[in-house]
Amino acid sequence: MTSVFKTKTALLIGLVVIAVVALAFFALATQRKTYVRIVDATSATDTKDTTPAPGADINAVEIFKSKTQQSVYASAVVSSNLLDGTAGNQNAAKVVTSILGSPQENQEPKYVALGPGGDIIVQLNVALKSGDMLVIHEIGAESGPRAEQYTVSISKNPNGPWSDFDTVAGPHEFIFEGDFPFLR
Ligand SMILES: [Ca+2]
Repeated sequence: MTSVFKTKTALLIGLVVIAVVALAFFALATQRKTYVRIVDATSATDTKDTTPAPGADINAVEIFKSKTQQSVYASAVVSSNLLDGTAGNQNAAKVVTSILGSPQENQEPKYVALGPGGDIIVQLNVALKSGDMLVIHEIGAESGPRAEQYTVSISKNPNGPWSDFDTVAGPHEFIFEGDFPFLR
């Protein structure tokens, strides 16, 4: 009787350990990432962009954690569709890795130009929680000729579904608070 009980107990403990490890892996795989999609919105207002960096110019994508007061930057590009703008123009800022890391990192140009109607999706290895801030470093108002328009969406998965936000221009801070569906 005792050995049967011990075997059953050992089996039960083993199953619990496996379940906990599996849950931990599942949690890591599904909840520790935030995907940010940026779609250039200058095409509606600027159809004749002949600059070498057409459309919105994104230097970095940042999540500022309210609890730890730390910044986490995009660490990978999931997909991109960078365009040239007006026929005959060439986008000289198409190195997608320029969007990764902090605004100070990377070689010139430190930003990615989306081109009118272009888009990019990046991955941040952190969950977005209530009180956190999403910062899009568009260079326009800082060092570019003008603040350029773009639309931001976020998702927990690289393929969506996406939560869309307003179209903004230049560097912009989105603060996520309260009962926002994405945070549940
Ligand atoms: Ca531009």
